[in-house]
Formats: sequence, C-alpha cells, structure tokens
Amino acid sequence: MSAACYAASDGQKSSYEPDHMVYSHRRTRLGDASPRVLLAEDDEVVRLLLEKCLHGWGYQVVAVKNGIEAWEILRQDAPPELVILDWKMPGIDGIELCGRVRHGLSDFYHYVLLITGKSHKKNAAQALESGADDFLTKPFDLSELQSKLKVATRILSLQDRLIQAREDLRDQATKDGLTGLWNRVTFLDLFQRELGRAARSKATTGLLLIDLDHFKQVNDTHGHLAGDLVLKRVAGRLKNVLRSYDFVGRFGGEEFLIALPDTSRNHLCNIAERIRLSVANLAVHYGGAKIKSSLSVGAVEVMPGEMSSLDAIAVADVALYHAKNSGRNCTVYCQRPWQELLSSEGACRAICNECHVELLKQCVVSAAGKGTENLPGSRVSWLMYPYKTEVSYEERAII
Ligand code: GH3
Ligand code: MG
Ligand code: MG
Ligand code: MG
Repeated sequence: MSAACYAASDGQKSSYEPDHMVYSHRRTRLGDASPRVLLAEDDEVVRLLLEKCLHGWGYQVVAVKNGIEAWEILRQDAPPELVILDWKMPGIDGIELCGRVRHGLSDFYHYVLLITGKSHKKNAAQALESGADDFLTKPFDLSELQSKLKVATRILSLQDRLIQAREDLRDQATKDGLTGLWNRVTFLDLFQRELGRAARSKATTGLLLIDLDHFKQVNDTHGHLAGDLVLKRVAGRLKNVLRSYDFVGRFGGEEFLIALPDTSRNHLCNIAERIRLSVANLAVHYGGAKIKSSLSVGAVEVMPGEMSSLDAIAVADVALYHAKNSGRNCTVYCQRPWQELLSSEGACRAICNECHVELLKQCVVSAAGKGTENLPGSRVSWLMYPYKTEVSYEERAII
C-alpha cells in the first residue's frame, strides 16, 4: 500500500500518512551548527584550495570534480543546500546545473553561487537568469567569497525559520494539543481519504472507537491534571500498538479513533484487544497515587465502498455503546449483517432510533475467551443483525 510514516512529530512511534496527504513534514536544517556546502569545481588546485578554506570557515563540504557528480549529490536525499558551482565543467556545466536545481529538484531551496573566469557583465546576467543566486568572477578574493557565503547562510537560516513556523502552524491545526494525536478534523479527513483509497483497491478498513471507562472519576479523585496525564499516557499506548500505516486521532474528550487500513477482521479484533489489555495494564503515577484505567472499544470492519466515514463511526459508536453496557473494559465488534442493514437504511437515522438500538442490544453475543489463545482474558463480543441471533462456532473462533 502507498503509505508513509507520519504521525506525530513528538518523537513517538510514527503512525500513518497516505502519500497524497498534504501533511508531510519538511526537513529543515535548524539545529545544524554549520551549513553543508556542495562544491563542484573541475580545476583541482582551485577545488582543493576552496575545500580547505570552507572547512576552515566551519562549513561541512562535499567536493566533486564535475557536473555529473554534483547532480548525483543534489538528487540524493537531503542534499547540501548551499551550492558552489563552477561554470565550465565536464559533463554538465554550472549554468545547466542551475536550471536543473531550480526546476528538477524537490521543494528544498538551494542557494547557488556560480563561480567562473568569465567576467563580462552579460555573463553575470546569464548566470542569475539561469537560477544562480549570486555570481563570483575568478580570480576572487577569499574574503569576498566568505562574505557571500555568510549572506547565503543568512538567507537559508531565514528560510529554515519560515519552514519551521509553517510546520508549527500545521501541527497546531492538525494535532491535538494534549496528546499529539491527529485532531478530530484531520482524522476524519484522513479516514475519508483512506476509505476512498480502500474502495479503489478493494481493501477492507478497520475502525476502532475507544472510550476510557469512568474517566470522570479520575478527574474527580485525582484532579484534571492527573486526568490529562492519563490521556497522554493512553495516547502513547495506542500509538505503540499500531503498525506504521495505522492512524489514530482524538475524537473528543476521552474518546479516540483508530483506522487500520487493509485490515482483516481477525487483526482488527486482535489489535483492539491488544490496545485494551495494554491500557488495562497501565499504571499512571501521579502525586503518590497509582491510577489504573480501562477502556471500551467499538470495532467495525468497513468493506470496500460500503459506507461513508461518518457511517462507519456511527456503527462503531453503536458497538461502543454495547461495550459500555456489557460491563466496560471490553471490545464489541460489529458483525457484517448489521453493517449491511445500516448502510441500506442510513446509519445515522438507525443509530438515533432508540428502539432499534434496544432491539440490537438483545443480540449482543458474548464470546469471552473464545479463540483468543494469544490474548488471555480477552473479552470480545459481536453485534449481530436482529434476526440472526445465533453465532456459529466459526464466527466465534475468528480471532
Ligand atoms: P464512561 O465509562 O461511561 O465513559 O464514563 P466516563 O466517566 O468516562 O464518561 P463521562 O462522559 O461521564 O466523562 C468523561 C469525562 O472526561 C468528563 C470530562 O471532564 C473528562 N474530560 C474530557 N476531556 C478531558 C481533558 O482533556 N482532560 C481531562 N482531565 N478530562 C477530560
Ligand atoms: Mg571549470
Ligand atoms: Mg466519552
Ligand atoms: Mg468514558
């Protein structure tokens, strides 16, 4: 599947970002003490002299002897952003490289200084028009080169700060401030896109709606800061259980959503249980107290093109409702016939219909401990279509 790691830029395990998302994270050079310089010069004497000077001025230098090698370096991941190019070089000359840098590379800005023996004014104009930021005629004074590189460094640093500010704003707009998870709007956007992708590739998608049990008591007993800490720790646990291309968001106060692309029913229930057990085993220490938590999970498997993102959440919500009513600290999985009913009748209407929910409630089938050899103490139930009240052994043994 086409996916790239992305989650939270908080140093925790990554979660999922489809490659078509705009939420990519741009690398910046911030934190680099000395900028890296690519020096391309075919004259060995000049190259060695400049390399030595650049080192002496504190730059990290990659020196190459022709345009082809320079282009190879520039096309690599995270190339130096300060580039010194000789005009006349074998292979690809400096002018052509300037053009390639401006049109052929990614969104990195490279500051390009062109050096040449050509001294005519029209040569300088040609260099600048080809994409160079500055121009230096050989032979030149080394202090002049040093000054020009200082200007280049200033401009690149300014660019880094702008990129960082843009990334910070993007984080604020897309992440939940407390947990670092995707916020509700972003999660819904990602999930909708994922369902679209899954419909095209005929893949099933798992969705988990998670709610902490009796969380109000944590606040009431230990205070809201303790509650905040529990939310953060739980969010960390959720992320740690997931694969790199799953993604998790904070839906509301103590509610979380997890989308699991290309996920079979077995894996969906397994991961829901792993999450539940992981949080059940969590003890958060706060002010001398040891706070234990549990959570309830509503799980739903969305077949390709079967329902909208909001309908899927509505179905998971019904399953969660049943998990709460089944004693909490458990997972309820919505069985397919129920989903089919919802998608044909309109999930939201069905869920708002209290009688309908009551009718289904009678059909919750407990399968505690069934087929969960690797997850002792597992508590998974299945919600069934109202008229299908019996669960076959195969269905119970799916995990
Ligand atoms: P249930 O098992 O039925 O879900 O019970 P509950 O107590 O978890 O549910 P309820 O909806 O009664 O309470 C949720 C609580 O979550 C109430 C609210 O104060 C708290 N909460 C919501 N957002 C935050 C937050 O960001 N920080 C803290 N500390 N508490 C929050
Ligand atoms: Mg040359
Ligand atoms: Mg809640
Ligand atoms: Mg709750």
